[in-house]
Amino acid sequence: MAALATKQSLLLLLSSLLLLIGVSTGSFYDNFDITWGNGRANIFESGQLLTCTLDKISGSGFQSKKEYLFGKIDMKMKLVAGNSAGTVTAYYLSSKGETWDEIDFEFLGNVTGQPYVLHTNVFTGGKGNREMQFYLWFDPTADFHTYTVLWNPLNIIFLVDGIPIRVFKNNEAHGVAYPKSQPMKIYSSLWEADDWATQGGLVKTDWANAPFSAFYRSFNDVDCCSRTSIWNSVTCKANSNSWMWTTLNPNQVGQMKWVQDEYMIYNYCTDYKRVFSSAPALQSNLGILSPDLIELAKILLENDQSHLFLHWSEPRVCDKEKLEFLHQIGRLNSSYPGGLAAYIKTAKELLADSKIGKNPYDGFSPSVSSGENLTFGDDNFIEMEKRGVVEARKAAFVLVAGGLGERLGNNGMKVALPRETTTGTYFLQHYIESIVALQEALHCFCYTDIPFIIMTSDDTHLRTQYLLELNSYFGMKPTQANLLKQVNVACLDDNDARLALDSNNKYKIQTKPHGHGDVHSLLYSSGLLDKWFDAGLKWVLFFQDTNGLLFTSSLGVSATKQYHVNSLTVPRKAKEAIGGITKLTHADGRCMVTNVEYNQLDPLLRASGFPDGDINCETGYSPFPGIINQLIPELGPSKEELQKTGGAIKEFVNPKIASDKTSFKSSTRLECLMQDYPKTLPPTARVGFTLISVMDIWLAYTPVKNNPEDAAKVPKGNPYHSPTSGEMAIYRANSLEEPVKQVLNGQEVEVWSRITWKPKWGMIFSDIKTKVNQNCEISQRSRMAITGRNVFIENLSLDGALITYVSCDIKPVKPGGSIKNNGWTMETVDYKDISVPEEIRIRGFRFNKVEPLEKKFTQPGKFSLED
Ligand code: UGB
Repeated sequence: MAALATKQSLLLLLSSLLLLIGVSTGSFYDNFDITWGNGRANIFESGQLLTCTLDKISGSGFQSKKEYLFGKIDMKMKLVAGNSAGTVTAYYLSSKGETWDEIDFEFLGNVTGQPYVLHTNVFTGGKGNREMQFYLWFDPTADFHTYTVLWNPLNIIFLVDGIPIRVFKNNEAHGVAYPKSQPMKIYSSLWEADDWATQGGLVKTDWANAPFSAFYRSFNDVDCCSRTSIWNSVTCKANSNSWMWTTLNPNQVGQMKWVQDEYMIYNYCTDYKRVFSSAPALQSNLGILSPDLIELAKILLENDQSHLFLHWSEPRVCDKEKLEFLHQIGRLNSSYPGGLAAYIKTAKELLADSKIGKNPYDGFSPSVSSGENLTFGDDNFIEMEKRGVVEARKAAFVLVAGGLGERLGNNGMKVALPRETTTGTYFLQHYIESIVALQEALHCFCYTDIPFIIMTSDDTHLRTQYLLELNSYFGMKPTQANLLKQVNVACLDDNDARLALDSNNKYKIQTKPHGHGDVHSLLYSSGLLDKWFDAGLKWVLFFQDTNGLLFTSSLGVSATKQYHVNSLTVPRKAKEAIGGITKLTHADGRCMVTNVEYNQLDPLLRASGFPDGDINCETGYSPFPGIINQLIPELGPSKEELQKTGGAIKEFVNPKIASDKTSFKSSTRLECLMQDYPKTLPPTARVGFTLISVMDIWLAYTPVKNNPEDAAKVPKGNPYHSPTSGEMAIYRANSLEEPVKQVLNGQEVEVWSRITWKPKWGMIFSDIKTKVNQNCEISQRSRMAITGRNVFIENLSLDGALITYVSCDIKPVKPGGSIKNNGWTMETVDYKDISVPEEIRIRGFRFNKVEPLEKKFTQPGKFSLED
């Protein structure tokens, strides 16, 4: 008690000293406008004193001329003396609009002898309910005392005579909104509120004491960040040593504790009755929750999610599940920029737009843009490939592989599927072997090993890790390949953005992938972009699972054209389920070349004067080329752009509405797309695309997306995008002879000779040209596999199967001659035949190794393989 008394006297001494010292003050004439009260507010003493009065007819008030965005603002005030019951002297900062921010000091009057109540509050985005109330340790009506708002990016500190009484920290990282972008004016007024202000409205104003007066002096806003009109930008004089980066020092923490222990009379944080009134079942369980979990529950309630607790049982029943539920909320909250509050806010906005059918491209007119055309094997193509190989020494490769491929309906992940079934090489293996081959081709030119990042998700992370480890990373150094795991986002049940509970577990939020757009924020937050930039890299090459690898030529185009972003595109059939690259021109002059996702292109065209929407033109293809999610941003500009947005990519929502036209058929979630990255780029950015010629689509894009049943229903002439067409495209890319047509799993496809090789043997067209001479013939029914780097096929005539095994360091090996054997036969398999492994039956065929010629070469030389 004695210690407390001593501390208290010290504080009082300190505050009196501060009062005596005074500060340089601004004139009220220069800084404020009297805004209401019809003569009841006045400025005296050449601008050094301002008074507000209140009588039975009206109160009065004033506001600052300037708007502030951060500052340390002092005002000395002497409040209404005597019986001030029912009066309120408000002194606060506030921005405008429906989602305003506000920082409040309010002084609630009282009857003579009873203490004033100092009421504080902080509003963000129009939401308050964060009241804390105090008695004061002095009589605020006897003299002037300084009331200070210190508002900086880290916290808002409320001070009275220099003593902190409350801190509102910037807890955006935990999902709590913070005022940081809306400039605020200072307002003050004296008014009557006897229905609530004094003892909850019990004590009414005694007008016999009117007029009531409050007094203001010594306003100080020196060094604040402010602007004089909305047309100007905010300017700051603050330096790093000033209030701008101030938080409480240990001494101030002690002072605030003293005030809060001794004088605080209400704290919204501990007013559980009010906070939890919308969720009584949660309220009865508070005893089992730690303070951190209670905070998470509050975030849910503050964002209209009380339904999540409706089914909560009494304490002691399902307690473990309740804790797990709130731990999941914690993970969802920390993994989304701005937390769950930001996620729900964005969801509400996007769902409201989607409900009224708002066109996301409102004001933009679509048109066709032109890109850099590539035709397989011509001089330009060969040139671009060669340039691309050189540029690859400055590239990092990023594969998005977080999706399970719902349309394929396969039980595993797609990168673990064989790309083709003659060698059984997995997609992931092929990608890694290609990167390693590229790196080896560059050997001394590489700054470092070419980095390879795989974005995984909860669905694919462990399986990807397992596949890599089990196969010794397919020849890549384990340190060279990095996995970045994306985190699912919460599903939404309705247009009010109510989070969806898992139908099998009411103590779990249902989650789904956020989309491949996460790759940008993951790369940004991992620090890899900076690391690569510092290591001299220039390009990031994004690609998606099951696509072909036309890396080098498009990289060559990026370098030649100096594109900030280059997308690889293919001719696209109208309404095909791939995004269309579109030039969008806004009425206000903005213009961008970007992806319009497949479900949005047709409606956009129809709404923009193209009554038939997305249709094929005379080429048999839509004029809007298809984006295949192979994207090459230049690292430097991209790093700067992502810094501005924190890596966030524009989101969208696509709810499937039920027949009642309001509810959802199933829950939805916010999504973002990797290829939407250029949407936020400035108009000066060089955004281009590379278009593969119609004849060569198979080279870049015959992905494995559709299950056999759906593929068989694809309209005639449109690509199947099935495991069958995916495998046949690989053979087509490698074959010389004419194919035969065959129906496999209900799809008519061209069956080419089955020629495969390792990337080390041939990465680019000119490599292959030098390794196969003109006098070779390989029949359609043949199968040939080439390994080794230095194998030169000369004068070979093959009708059957030939498999060569050559180690990379033997050179040269030159097999040739005429070979005829029974080879490998191909037999059809029905996808419904579950006696056949899934990865085979989804293709509709399998091979029988009847009579292949298998040759292992251990010495260099020319070899005739005649029968
Ligand atoms: N992926 C992730 O890594 N994380 C996710 O959350 C989701 C996916 P889909 P879709 O080129 O064919 C895209 O599901 O819907 C990975 C483009 O948006 O195959 O067919 C996943 O593992 C579209 O514009 O995508 O559409 C896979 O590697 C068009 O380009 C990749 O993202 C289309 O692909 C694609 O996932 C196409």
